[in-house]
Amino acid sequence: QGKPEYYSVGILTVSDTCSRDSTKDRSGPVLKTLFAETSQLKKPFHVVKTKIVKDDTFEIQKSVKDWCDVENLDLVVTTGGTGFGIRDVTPEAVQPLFEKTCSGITYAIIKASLEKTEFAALSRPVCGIRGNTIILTIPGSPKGAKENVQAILNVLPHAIDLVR
Ligand code: MTE
Ligand code: CU1
Repeated sequence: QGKPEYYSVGILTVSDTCSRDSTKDRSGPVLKTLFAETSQLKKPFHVVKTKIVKDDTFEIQKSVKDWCDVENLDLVVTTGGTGFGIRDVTPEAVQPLFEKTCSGITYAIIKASLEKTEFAALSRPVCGIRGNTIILTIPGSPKGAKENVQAILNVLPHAIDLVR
């Protein structure tokens, strides 16, 4: 109640490269387009925040906490830093911020992704709830990012309605 008739989304691109040159960010815009395509729904998703940060625990946590605790977004999606690289710290940065862990969402993402590519096993997604916000950690490749969000897009409205 008192909330707007759309689901508010923040997209946080996590990448050293993109933080130096924002034109290199491809997964952020891909996700923005994907959510924009929900405009026909009764209650669409609106991307109200986008930001690029380095692969840095403190920077990731600062943005996610701000979008959950201050901006009160319905959904925060991070893209990038979920792999096995030495600088990939997104899951470790985000997990401690969860009040609840959404294993089912994580499972759905991994299951759908493995049906696309066996390399999905190299992503380490974590999903959870902080306050009234659902948080997803999605891979950094545009293809991976899109496939991950598509896998759970249909269940997100109900999920968000439950945590509001
Ligand atoms: N998931 C899907 N659905 N499709 C993909 O193409 N790529 C994988 C994986 N998950 C992929 C995917 C690959 S090759 C890697 S290395 C990891 O995501 C980690 O990505 P990140 O480090 O950019 O977060
Ligand atoms: Cu890879």
